[in-house]
Amino acid sequence: MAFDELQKAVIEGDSDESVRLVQQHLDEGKEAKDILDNGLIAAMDVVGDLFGKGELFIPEMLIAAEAMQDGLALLKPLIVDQEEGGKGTVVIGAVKGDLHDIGKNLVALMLEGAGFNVVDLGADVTPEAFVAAAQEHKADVVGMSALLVTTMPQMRITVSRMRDAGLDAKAIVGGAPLTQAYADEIQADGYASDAPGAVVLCKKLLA
Ligand code: B1M
Repeated sequence: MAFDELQKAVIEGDSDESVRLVQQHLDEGKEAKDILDNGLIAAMDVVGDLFGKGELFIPEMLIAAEAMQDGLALLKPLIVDQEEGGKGTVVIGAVKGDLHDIGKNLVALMLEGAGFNVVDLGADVTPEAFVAAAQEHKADVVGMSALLVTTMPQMRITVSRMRDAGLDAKAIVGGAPLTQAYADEIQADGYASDAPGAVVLCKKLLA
C-alpha cells in the first residue's frame, strides 16, 4: 500500500485513521523512517501548500498537525537509535514568536535517543530564556528552530546574546526556511536540514 491514504488522513485531520494506517504500514513491514518521511512529513508539506494557496485554514492546519503527531507517536520508539547517554547537554527550543514545534520535537527526540541530555524549552523562546537555560544547565549546544521567515532574525539575536554572555555552548539552527548561508551569516556554529542531520552535527561539534 502506498502512502496516499495516510497522507489523506493527515491532511483531513483524521487522527484515528492516521494511527490505524501507520500501524498498518508497520505491520506490512515498512521502515518507520519511510512512513515518517513519505507519509507524515509529506502530508504536512501538502497541508502547507494548500494553506499557501488559501485552500485550507489555520484550524484545519492545527488538526492536521494533531493527526500527524498522533501517527508519529507510534513511530517514536522505532526512529530513535538508543545509544548510551553522556554525549553532552543540548538546550533546544523554537525561537521567540514561533509556535511551530513538530520539527523541533523530532530533533529533540532523536538527540535524546542518540545519548544527549536534552533540555526542551518548548516554543516561543526568547533569546534571554535560551541564554539563562544554557547557563543553568551548562549546555554544550543551544539548538534553535524557526519555521517562519519573520522569526529567523531571533536566531541572530540569540547567537549575539550567547556571545555577549560569554557562553561556550555551540549555537545550531534549523527549520524549513533556514540555510547554511544564513547560519554562516549570523555566525551560528552549525546548521542541519533535518533531525538526523542535527544529531550528526551535534556529535561533530562536540567530538
Ligand atoms: Co504554519 N506555516 N503558520 N502552522 N505551518 C508554515 C511553516 C508555512 C510554510 C505554511 C505556508 O504558508 N505554506 C508558513 C510559513 C511561511 C514562511 O514564513 N516561510 C506558515 C505560516 C504563515 C503560519 C502562520 C503565520 C499562519 C497565520 O497565522 N496566518 C501561523 C504562525 C504561528 C506562529 O508560529 N506564530 C502558523 C501556524 C501554524 C499552526 C499552529 C496551525 C501549525 C503548527 C502546529 C505545531 O507545530 N504544533 C502550523 C503548521 C502545521 C504548518 C506546516 C503546514 C507544517 C509544519 C510542520 O510541522 N512540518 C508548515 C508548512 C510546511 O512546513 N510545509 C507551516 C513537519 C515538520 C516535521 O517539519 O518543522 O520543517 P519541520 O522540521 C524539520 C526540519 O525543518 C528540521 O528537522 C525537522 C524534521 O526533519 N528542523 C531542524 C526543524 N527544526 C530544526 C532545528 C535544528 C535542526 C533541524 O537544529 C536546532
